[in-house]
Amino acid sequence: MTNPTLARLTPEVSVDEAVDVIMRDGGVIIEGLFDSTTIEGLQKDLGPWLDEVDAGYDEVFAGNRTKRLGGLFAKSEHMVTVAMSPLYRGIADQILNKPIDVFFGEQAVPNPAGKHIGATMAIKIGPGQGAQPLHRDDGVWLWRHPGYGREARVQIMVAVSDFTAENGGTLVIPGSHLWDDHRAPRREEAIPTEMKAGSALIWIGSTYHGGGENTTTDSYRFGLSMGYDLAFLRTEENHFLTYTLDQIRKLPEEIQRELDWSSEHYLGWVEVAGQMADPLDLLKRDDYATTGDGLPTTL
Ligand SMILES: O=C(O)CCC(=O)C(=O)O
Ligand SMILES: [Fe+2]
Repeated sequence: MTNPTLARLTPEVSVDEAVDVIMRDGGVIIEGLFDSTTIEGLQKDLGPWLDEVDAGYDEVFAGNRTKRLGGLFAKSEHMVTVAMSPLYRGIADQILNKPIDVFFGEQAVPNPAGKHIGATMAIKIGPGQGAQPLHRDDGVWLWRHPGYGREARVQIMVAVSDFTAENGGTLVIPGSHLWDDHRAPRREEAIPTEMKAGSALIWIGSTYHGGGENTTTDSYRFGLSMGYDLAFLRTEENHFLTYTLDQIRKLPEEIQRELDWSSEHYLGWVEVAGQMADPLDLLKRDDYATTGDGLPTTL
């Protein structure tokens, strides 16, 4: 039996159609989602940083021939282009942002589940790197399958270099998002994501995947990933310790909110003058210069 493959769509596809494919297969490849300005910009901005960092110390998951970099909104302005991609955002909104009814007294109030940015990561897989163990990204929250009737994450992997079967193109098991928690993922069931620089893989938190093996002697696989997650789950990357206030203030408001400088239905408030204030309002104030004891005392 041959393994199923991932569908390949163009950026003109509608959000509805892309979501249908993702919920059917567990993921999809969007060919040519980002133009050469974005890809060359990412290479130029992130390349020197990656040159400076060590490969992972953890041989099994991070990979000791793989270099990783976070905090990408501070390292490349092109990160905003990725996060603001209307297709990617539209898909993430449609899958994640389903309202949930919560009683306030006798009234059931629909609360938007919301989405926020879980992590940003540039991943450069080097020659000789073995395959990463196949995993579900929603494992960080100990997510169960089936059980919650919703997905926790919509992830993107942008090909900054070409992705091939030989250089470590992301391994994916199509259809594995439908498996229960008793079935182990096997390497033979996974297929490598092969795509040109500028294309992207979009997949959901319950789909088994992992970085591929790089069997080349001289070719690096350069990918950029970020995840939109349900806004009420803890983020993987700690944004508050990563970015300075100045860096946050330069970002579009949507991204500020999605890096958790916001408060939604009682999650994320900060006390100012006895009130549960919205962090986004703090960002706009001249008298707010540092976190912690730099908080204003009047609303
Ligand atoms: O590098 C890749 O292709 C996938 C990486 C991944 O799945 C992870 O680090 O969680
Ligand atoms: Fe992963």
